[in-house]
Amino acid sequence: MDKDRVKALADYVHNAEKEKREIRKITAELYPELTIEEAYVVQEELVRQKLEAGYNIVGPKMGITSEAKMKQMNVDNPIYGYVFDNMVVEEGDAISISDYIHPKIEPEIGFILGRDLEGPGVTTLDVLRATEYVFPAIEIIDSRYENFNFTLPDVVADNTSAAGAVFGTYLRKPEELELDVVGVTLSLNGEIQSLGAGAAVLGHPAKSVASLANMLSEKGEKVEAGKPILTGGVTAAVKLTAGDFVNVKYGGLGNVSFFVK
Ligand code: OOG
Ligand code: MG
Repeated sequence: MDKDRVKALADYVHNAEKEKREIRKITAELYPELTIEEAYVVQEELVRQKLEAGYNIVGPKMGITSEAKMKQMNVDNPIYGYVFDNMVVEEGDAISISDYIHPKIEPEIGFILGRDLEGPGVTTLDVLRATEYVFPAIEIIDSRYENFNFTLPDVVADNTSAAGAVFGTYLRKPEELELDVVGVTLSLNGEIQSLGAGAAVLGHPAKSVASLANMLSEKGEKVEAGKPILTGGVTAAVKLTAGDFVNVKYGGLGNVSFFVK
């Protein structure tokens, strides 16, 4: 793929994000042959544009790491993207629905590493040994594509639908919990909408961080210490509506809530 096309495709999704407007997926007509490798090149250009605009990366995110998400989105492989500083929402704050296109939320388990992890060959145990803290989180996703309809290359090019992150403040050491059997309930206005357990994420959320390290190693990059890492939705994503009060509870790992105006 030549440089002009990379830039044109990154502009295409970036403009939709800036203008909060739905677009047809890239593979619909613009460029049906987009491969995953090319999609990551488009994502890199999108990330470069955001950095150039003055935004900073807060941390990486994994996506499509649970069966529930694979089924809901009709795609079947873990992918990664980046959360930026302008996407962060403080716990207990309100977001405005008009700042998004068609936002959905996902309950996630977050990690912060105490030292960098470099693949290939990083294991779940390596991740747990390198983890400083785990914490509860909610990701706000907002695919720029119509009806959240995309193929895996489309969603990679769109920075894996990243639009918001609410990082909970209940920090725990990984050895204090059995993260795979931590239960999670997601409620809107007091009614449970979805539920699951940490094991929904690739068998153990730490395995998602290992996969991230191993995928990044193909580009000569590593997972850096000190940055919050989202490991992927434990359950299918749930649509937000103005007026919602969102609360996600995690067994032994606190809860996270925010409002939607
Ligand atoms: C893609 C992003 C998926 C997750 O946690 O699985 C994701 C999407 O579903 O729009 O962030
Ligand atoms: Mg997610």
